[in-house]
Amino acid sequence: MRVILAQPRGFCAGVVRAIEIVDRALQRHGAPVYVRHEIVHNRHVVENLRSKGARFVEELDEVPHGAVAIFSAHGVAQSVERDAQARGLDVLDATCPLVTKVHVQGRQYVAAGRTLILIGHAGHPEVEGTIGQIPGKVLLVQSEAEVATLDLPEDTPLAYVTQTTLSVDDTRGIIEALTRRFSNIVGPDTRDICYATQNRQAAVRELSEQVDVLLVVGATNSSNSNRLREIGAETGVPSYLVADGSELKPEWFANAQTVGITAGASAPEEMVEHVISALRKLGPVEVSTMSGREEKVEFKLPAKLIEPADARQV
Ligand code: 10E
Ligand code: SF4
Repeated sequence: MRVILAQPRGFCAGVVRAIEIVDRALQRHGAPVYVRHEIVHNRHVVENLRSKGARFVEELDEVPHGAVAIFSAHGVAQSVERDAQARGLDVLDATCPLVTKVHVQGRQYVAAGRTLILIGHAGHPEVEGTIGQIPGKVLLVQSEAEVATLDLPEDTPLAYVTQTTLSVDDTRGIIEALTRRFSNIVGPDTRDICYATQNRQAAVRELSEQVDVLLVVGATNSSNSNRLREIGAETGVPSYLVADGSELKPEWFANAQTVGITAGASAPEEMVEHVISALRKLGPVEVSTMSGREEKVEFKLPAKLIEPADARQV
């Protein structure tokens, strides 16, 4: 069996930063530190940090007064920020800077007098955070079909922003439907979809043309990982989302000579290796990596966590 690894795949700069924030908080403050929501959507990452003393909670009322509380990479609503302050928590914000950028952009559109539309998936923590970062009403649109259901005059001053991990193609379709229906609408086109999401989607599209089966390493609650699997499936390749090698089913590979592997932005490379080891149990495997875009994006840590020695380098 030939295995081709997508390039790029796996951790993005926002995930690296978020994990580093929890690690450094543990070093600096000692255990426990509290993390609101999974720091990123990956059980292996969460379990690893839990073993070092991080405690994961869904709501701040589970955090003792005065403790260290870390917001996940997906961002939080302003009400959560206020609640943390009222509880006297020592907050470290691991929201990805590219998610914060969308919050700022949304507030600017609203300040300019426009009604804001958020293109994204209901119930996702990034979507709840973004809605809660904008003063006033935000209209959530999840699909092209939903554009027709918006109860607004065609000349309403509108703006849109998007979730960072959406399918570029689906989002383009929704934006086109919005601009067809409304005459006074502005927005960033698909540029709110972050560099990591765009690069991983482009790579998996190219990879899908070369393989008989596609494996996406990532969690079922990871939006960006689900989008990668969908792209594989859209190109007609049987595509499976797996957390690690233990989830592989031998029958998936019965007629496969070439298997493609990619990983979502929150999936550790060790899990890709675990998948390859599981494939080796089925027979000999030859692994190569597709040529692809190199990513050099890095984000600064919060000032509170930068040691004087590191501060000289940033
Ligand atoms: O479900 P998502 O893809 O949004 O999150 P993830 O934790 O799987 O990956 C990191 C992406 C973030 C934090 C959203 N911008
Ligand atoms: Fe940031 Fe994009 Fe990674 Fe989300 S997927 S954490 S927006 S770099």
